[in-house]
Amino acid sequence: PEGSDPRLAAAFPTDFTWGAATASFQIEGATHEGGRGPSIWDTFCAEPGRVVNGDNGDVAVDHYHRYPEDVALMARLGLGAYRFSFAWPRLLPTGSGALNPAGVDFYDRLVDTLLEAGITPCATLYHWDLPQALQDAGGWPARDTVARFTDHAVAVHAHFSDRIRQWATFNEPWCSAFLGHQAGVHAPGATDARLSVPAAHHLLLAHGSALQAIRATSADPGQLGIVLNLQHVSPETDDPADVDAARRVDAVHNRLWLGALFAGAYPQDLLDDVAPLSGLDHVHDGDLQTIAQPVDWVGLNYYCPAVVTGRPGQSERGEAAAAYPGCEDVRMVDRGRPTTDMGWEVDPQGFRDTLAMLGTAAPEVPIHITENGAAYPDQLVDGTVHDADRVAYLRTHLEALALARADGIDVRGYFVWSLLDNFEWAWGYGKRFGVVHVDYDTQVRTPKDSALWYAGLLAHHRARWGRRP
Ligand code: GBH
Repeated sequence: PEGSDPRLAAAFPTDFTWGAATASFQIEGATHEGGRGPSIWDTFCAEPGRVVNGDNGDVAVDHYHRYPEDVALMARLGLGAYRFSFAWPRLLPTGSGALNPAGVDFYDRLVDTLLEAGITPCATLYHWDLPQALQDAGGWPARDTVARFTDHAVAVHAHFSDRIRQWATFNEPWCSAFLGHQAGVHAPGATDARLSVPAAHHLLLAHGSALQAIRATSADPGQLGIVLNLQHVSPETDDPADVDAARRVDAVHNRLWLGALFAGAYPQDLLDDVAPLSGLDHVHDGDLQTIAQPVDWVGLNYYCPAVVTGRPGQSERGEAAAAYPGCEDVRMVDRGRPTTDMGWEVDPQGFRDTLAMLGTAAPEVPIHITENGAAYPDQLVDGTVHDADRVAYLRTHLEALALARADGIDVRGYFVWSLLDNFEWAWGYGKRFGVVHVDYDTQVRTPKDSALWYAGLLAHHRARWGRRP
């Protein structure tokens, strides 16, 4: 296969999982079909100024109707696994009660089609589309949402666990808590530490509570885990202001989650920093034991590292400090390196550093790279997309992943983000992450060069281990 590297493929063991990832709201469309209820992202999209171009999820890439074609595409690329999320408002339109048969039927057909194609489904129970009815009742800042998620998780797991063996409770709870309730750039668009900090706690508590409930009710629960978007954080210089800025950002972005999940405690410096902003009344006795349920695996979504400064007068970049309570003085540093269309630095060494951090915090837990990829302003010309920049991003990050594995980090799988161009949240359809191009007028799918490169890598991997390419 053209351009692919057989040596890179050979760096991964025979049982390594190769896949692609998506999320319900970003691809499904059909937001008013099959009895689906509204989610917080439908509401957010309808608020002027929230999403670039006023884009919304009503059609997205029409995966709800085109899933047979999309699964066939996955099979043609040779994917071994597919990571998707269940839309809670499709299954439980008001957030609780009995499962909606039309919603169940859609996912039954999707999962059965995947299995018939020999593709292993990996499910996420929450990728940001909270039923609006639960937001109206307080959303993640409200403790009652923990019980609602637990019921949702148990019901969905009970129906699908005969066919789905790998489960994640949450995708990137940092984003739900802090992009959603601190920076206000994700639904529900709040900007208040008194909401973001309790939201973070309730997301973690819902994760632990769901694991307990699933294990208590299922004889064969499969592999249960959570997906985190850790980011290695470093100070721009050894100036004390930069070092302290890095400490505070690292606390909210990484150590909050790693501490609660794998050490059964929030970092003391984080508690000291946020207590005056949010209070800590939402943390009840016993919560940390619930959160720190053993997981069978952990997912890492990696895009870029963070370099920060606490000194005034530096240039600002990315989501910056607005997402971190108590970090109004902190800025993300632009090191002048190449960036993707998101403005995120391309830094494969940051991937290795982030994996080292996770490997240290959870040394016994198998890791899956549940997302990695890049947005570029692709052009469809004469029926192809020559996305050499995305191929380079994927190749260099997979090289870094091979080095991390050689360092002893137990990484078992890799899912590229994303299978298809899709709804990129607050950026709408303007940012393209797919290895497959989607024409948003016609919904025609066209594999980009990166899809062909990835398919080639997977073919090399199968050939290396003696399986029919
Ligand atoms: C993931 O979010 C999501 O799971 C997925 O749905 C989404 O489409 C995909 O990634 C692409 O965005 O200010 O330069 O330090 C990733 C969200 C990306 C949030 C990196 C923090 C920091 C950029 N994260 N970002 S920077």
